[in-house]
Amino acid sequence: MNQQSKIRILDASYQTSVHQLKQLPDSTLPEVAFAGRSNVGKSSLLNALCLRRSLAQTGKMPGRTQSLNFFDVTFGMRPVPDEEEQRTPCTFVDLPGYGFAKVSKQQRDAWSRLLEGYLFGRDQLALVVLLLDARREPGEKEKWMADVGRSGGMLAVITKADKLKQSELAKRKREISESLLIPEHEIMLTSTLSGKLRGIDKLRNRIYPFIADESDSED
Ligand SMILES: Nc1nc2c(ncn2[C@@H]2O[C@H](COP(=O)(O)OP(=O)(O)OP(=O)(O)O)[C@@H](O)[C@H]2O)c(=O)[nH]1
Ligand SMILES: [Mg+2]
Repeated sequence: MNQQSKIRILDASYQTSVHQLKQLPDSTLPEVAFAGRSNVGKSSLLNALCLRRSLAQTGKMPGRTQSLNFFDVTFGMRPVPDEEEQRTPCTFVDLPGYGFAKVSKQQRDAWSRLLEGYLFGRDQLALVVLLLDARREPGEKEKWMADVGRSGGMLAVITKADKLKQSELAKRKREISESLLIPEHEIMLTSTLSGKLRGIDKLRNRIYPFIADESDSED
C-alpha cells in the first residue's frame, strides 16, 4: 500500500449555508471550495469524496443552489501502518454554480458579489477545485475562474467522464489545457456515476496536502 492510499475522510457533516458575506462562518480551518458552472457536478463530487450519498443536495433544478454551503470534514492519514491516524479538520465549501441563464440579472449580480467576495476575501481559502464538464468547451467564466484559482491553490477536474469515450476525453483535456493554461497532466478525470466511479480517491489524495500544510502552518 502506498502513502496516498492511507488518506481517507473520517467525518463529514453539514455546517451552514451563507447567503450574504457577513454570514461567513468565523473559523480558521482551511477551506476547499468547489467551483464551476451550474449542473457541472459540484455537489455530486463533494458527496463522492466524502462517501456520503446526500450530504450536499444534487440534481435539483439547476441554479437552485444560491448559497455557499459549508461542510465540516475531517481527513485521516496514517503515516506508518499500526501508528495512530492523524486527524486533520477542514471545511468543504459548495459554491453556487454560475452560468445559469434562467434567473434575473439582479439575482445573477447578487450571486457574483457573493462568489467574488468569498473568493477574493477569504484568507482561509486553501484550494479551489475547478470543475469542468466533459461535454463542454471551457468558456470565459472558466477562464476567469482559472485565473482566480491560479492566484492561490487550484486543481482542475473534468466531471462526468462517463459521458465520453477515452479518445474524446483526451481531446477535451487538450482543449482545456490550452484554453485555461493548465498542464494536461494536472487535469484530473472524474465520474461520480454509480458503477463508473472514477478519479475520486486520486482527487482526495491531491486535496490533502493543501489542507494539511495549512493546518501545520497555524501551529
Ligand atoms: N453521468 C453523470 N452524471 C453526473 C455526474 N455527476 C453529477 N451528475 C449529474 O449531474 C446533475 C447535476 O449534478 P450536481 O452535483 O447537482 O451539480 P452542481 O454543480 O452541484 O449543480 P448546481 O448546484 O445547480 O450548481 C445531477 O443530475 C447529477 O446526477 C457524473 O459523474 N456522471
Ligand atoms: Mg450543487
